[in-house]
Order: sequence, then C-alpha cells, then structure tokens
Amino acid sequence: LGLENDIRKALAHHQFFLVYQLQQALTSGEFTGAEALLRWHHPVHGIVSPGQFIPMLEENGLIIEVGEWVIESVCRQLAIWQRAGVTVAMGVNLSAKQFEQDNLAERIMEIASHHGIDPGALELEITENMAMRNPKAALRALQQLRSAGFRLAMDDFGTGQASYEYLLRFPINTIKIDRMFITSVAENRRNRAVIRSITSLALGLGLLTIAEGVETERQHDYLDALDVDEVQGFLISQPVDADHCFSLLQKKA
Ligand code: G
Ligand code: G
Ligand code: MN
Ligand code: NA
Repeated sequence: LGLENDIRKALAHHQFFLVYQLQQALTSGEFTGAEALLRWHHPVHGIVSPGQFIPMLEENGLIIEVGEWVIESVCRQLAIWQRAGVTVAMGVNLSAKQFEQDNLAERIMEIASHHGIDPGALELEITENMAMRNPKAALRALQQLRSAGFRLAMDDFGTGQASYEYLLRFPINTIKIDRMFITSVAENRRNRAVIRSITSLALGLGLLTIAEGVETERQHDYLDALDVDEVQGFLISQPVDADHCFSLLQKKA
C-alpha cells in the first residue's frame, strides 16, 4: 500500500531510471541492439522490481505517462550515442494499457522525430497477451508504427495465448523466445523441439529470433545448433547503465 502511494511521486522525484541489456548476433558475436529496462529507485526500499511496480502503474493509469517517459529517455540516449558515432537498435517494452491511448503511435512518432531518431532504431516489444487484450486497438497502432518504420517484437513468445493467426496478422519483425524454453535447452530435448519449431516458423515468415535469458555457454551452443539469430541474457551482459552500455558497444565496434 505504501509503495502504491509512493509510485505516484516517483516520476516527479526522478526515481525512475533505465538500464540496458545488450543483444548479440549468435554467429558473428556482433552487438546488434539492446533492450531498455525500467527500474525504480525507491528512497527507502531501494530498487523495486518492475514485476512489482509495472502492475501498479497499470492499475493507477500512470503507465501512460511513465511509458512516454521511457520512450523519451531512450530517444534522448540514442541521440547522445548517435552524436558520439554509435548507432544501435533499442528494444522498448510496451504495456497493454498503453494501447488504450488512441494516439500511442502518433506520440511515439513525435518523440522519435523530435530527437532525430530513425524509427528503425526502435523495436517496440509487445506480448501475445497484450495483443489479445485489445486486438483492434493494438493492431491499428502496430500497423501505424510499422508503416512509419518502427520495428516490432513479440516478447515472451510461446508463453501467451496467441494463435498462429496473430503471427500472421500482427506486423512483427522479431520473435523473442521466452526464457522458459532456454533455461533447460541443454538438458531437455523437448525444449529443443519447441525452439526448433519457433526458428523454422520464423524462417518461413521472414522473422528474426532472439533467445532470452541465455546464461551459459552450453545453452549458447545449443541455440547455435537450433539456428537462433540473436541472444540476450546474463552470459552476454547484465542490464547495465547507459555509460557501461556505451563502453561495451564501443569495444565491439
Ligand atoms: O527487467 P526485468 O527482467 O526485471 O523486467 C521484468 C518485467 O518488467 C519484464 O516483463 C519486462 O518486460 C517489464 N519491463 C521492464 N521495463 C519495462 C518498461 O519500460 N515498460 C514496461 N511496460 N514493462 C517493462
Ligand atoms: O519480459 P521481458 O523479456 O521484457 O523481461 C526481461 C527480464 O529478464 C528483465 O527483468 C531482465 O532483468 C531479465 N533477464 C535478462 N537476462 C536474464 C538472464 O540471463 N537470466 C534471468 N534469469 N533473467 C534475465
Ligand atoms: Mn522485453
Ligand atoms: Na521476455
């Protein structure tokens, strides 16, 4: 209850910040992008997990404002890196609630354009369940964003309730294979069968695949054999602050 009260002041009190987790092309080892992850530094309780506070923001409607703050902050960061000669694609998580805002696509376009960010540098991440919750509004916004050149990713893929129909209907570029299938990829050939079916589907549909939550070399090797395109997880990097992310990107460049 205390947290629910406190989060109303978090934006004004500059308690939100972003960390960035790198994504790496599996074969070349090149860093292809990063995912922006929201964090809340509570003055008393320290870092509160987004699993805990995102539902609060959705409940009290602040996710709209905070969601715009995330996109604004990401674009400002990308512009700084761009001026320093580093271009990188950035994944941004969207919440289902944000699709209730009927000008979501326009707002994202305005913010990106204001910062001189190429739409192709932003990959908006949605989950299957989000797409299901308000399919009409979601589809309209996603089509607008896609035609404006933004990239779209299906996050936590394989754990939601979406059907194949959604893969055909939603104009996505990337499938992010949920960590659940990656964790036991080395031990469980049933998990490998699922991942294989996702990568062949992605190949047939012309989509990129990213494996989430990659923690070990052994998982990495199995994912290589399963023809996953990119990897993200603690093996490659923890989510880190902007300066740290920038230095990792520069090292690889
Ligand atoms: O960073 P972490 O793995 O703890 O994230 C937990 C959950 O919070 C994930 O489901 C992630 O997608 C979500 N999340 C992280 N940052 C954001 C954000 O900026 N917006 C939204 N809507 N969700 C986020
Ligand atoms: O739902 P989404 O995929 O956006 O959530 C990303 C979450 O996964 C973040 O909270 C991030 O901290 C977490 N994460 C990223 N890499 C790893 C990993 O290698 N292992 C585990 N257990 N969690 C990870
Ligand atoms: Mn995500
Ligand atoms: Na995910």
